[in-house]
Amino acid sequence: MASPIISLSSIAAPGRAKLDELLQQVAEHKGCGTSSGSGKASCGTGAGQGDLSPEVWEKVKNHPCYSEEAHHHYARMHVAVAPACNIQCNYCNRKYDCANESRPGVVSEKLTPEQAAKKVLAVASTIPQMTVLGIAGPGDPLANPEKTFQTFELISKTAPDIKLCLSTNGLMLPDHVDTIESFNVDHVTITINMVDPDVGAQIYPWIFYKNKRYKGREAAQILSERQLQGLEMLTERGILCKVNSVMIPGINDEHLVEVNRAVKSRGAFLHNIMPLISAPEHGTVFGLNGQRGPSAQELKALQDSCEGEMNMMRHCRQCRADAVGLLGEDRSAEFTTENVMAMEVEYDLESRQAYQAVVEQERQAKAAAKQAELETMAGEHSDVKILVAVATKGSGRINEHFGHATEFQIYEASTAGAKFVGHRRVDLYCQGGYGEEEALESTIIRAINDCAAVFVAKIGGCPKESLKAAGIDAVDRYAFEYIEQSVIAYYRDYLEQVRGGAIVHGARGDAEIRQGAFVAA
Ligand code: CLF
Ligand code: SF4
Repeated sequence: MASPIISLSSIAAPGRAKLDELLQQVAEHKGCGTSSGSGKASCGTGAGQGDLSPEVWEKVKNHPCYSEEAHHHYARMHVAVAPACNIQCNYCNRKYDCANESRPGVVSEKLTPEQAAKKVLAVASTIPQMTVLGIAGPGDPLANPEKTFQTFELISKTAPDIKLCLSTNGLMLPDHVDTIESFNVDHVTITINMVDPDVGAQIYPWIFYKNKRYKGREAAQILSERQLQGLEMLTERGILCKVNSVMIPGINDEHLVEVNRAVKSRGAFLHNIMPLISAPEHGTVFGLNGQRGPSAQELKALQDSCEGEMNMMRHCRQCRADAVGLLGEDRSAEFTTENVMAMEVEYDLESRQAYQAVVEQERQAKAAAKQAELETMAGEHSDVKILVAVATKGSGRINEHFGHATEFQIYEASTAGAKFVGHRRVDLYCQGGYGEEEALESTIIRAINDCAAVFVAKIGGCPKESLKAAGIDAVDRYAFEYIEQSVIAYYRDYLEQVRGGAIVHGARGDAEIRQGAFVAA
């Protein structure tokens, strides 16, 4: 665990006075103008500046979930202010975070809105590329509306450049749409796993709505109607909506194509189909009854089949309700309540903006390099497609050692270019000399078994040989270069070798999505 980055004393005088004043105002404020409620949501498109209206681009350009490209550069944080929930999902264990937006198996520290506001300022001062505050649990934000909206109010006043984001199960969403709009919450995720109550009855044993518990098909019908109504109300107001769906093989996998059509027709901007993560040790209904999650190829096939309909998010990390950092990392351990309360915080908007201007220059350089590489493929047509795994710690570069990677990003290379199609979480290979071969065999090779190559900043001779034996080319010649440019260059060489007969191209096997609980590195 890293030590606190901000010096350990109380909040700096000017910032503290302002925050204390706001905290006092909120304490005196009688509620948020909403009745009690419930809810849950989440999102990432690969669409770029040229594909979107200026208004939408402005909203997504530095949101790491709504823009795949942005997620290499910008960070989000969640504050766990919403402990209660009003429905039961069969993939959730209430001891842990909401699995609609978080991996099961991780307990969060619950925060008051005041603690949450201090935490946001502390993180924003430490991580200038943190641009989005999401409330995603650990229960449902709209089942805890007072705490949720008090937190948004505090943040909108103390850190107005931070985008506000909400993730809900949607049950109470229609009751809160006006409040969401009034707080300038521009991004809302709704978890929609079905539009058919018969399917829903297999996912939701009950809901609690208007002081009454509903079960089975009736519960699923109410939930579905409320979710779709809430989605329509939000999109009518121009609020960007992402829909999260958990893919549960044998229950809703085929049905999610219908869900995709239903949410697209109601104006959803993005659809995020996530794999069910289910293991007996999670203590969930699905975990205990042996319900499996999808394989990597099953997930990709469903995402591909829905892609013609609307933007698909493929870079979701199913992050914790108290996650902090880039999507592939978790710095929450640096920001415990104890640390945050002791930190000296100075919210410096100018230095945040200066930092982000440098990030934008890097993004432009990366896009230009990709375009130039793509032009070398002009006029090429081939059915050959390969997957490439990439070790990266951000900025869109191949800048992680093989032995230090806890996940690999997956790109599909074809004559159309390089496309991000997912990520795979793995055990660390470098474990101080113990268990390394085990990690390689048991998680890394299984996780990237469908890839022709793995790009790394550096790799040792032993793992390189083992990967080769598994048919995976370990490549370090693009160390610290841009990912997409390198994937295109590699593919061009690969295609030449296939055409020249040096490589026999064939389908690789499937790969595994890790089912274990997430543990911060
Ligand atoms: Fe958080 Fe969700 Fe907002 Fe993102 S997460 S509330 S939209 S800021 Fe993002 Fe995390 Fe996936 Fe959610 S990667 S779980 S989609
Ligand atoms: Fe759990 Fe979230 Fe479902 Fe509520 S909405 S039961 S917290 S997964």
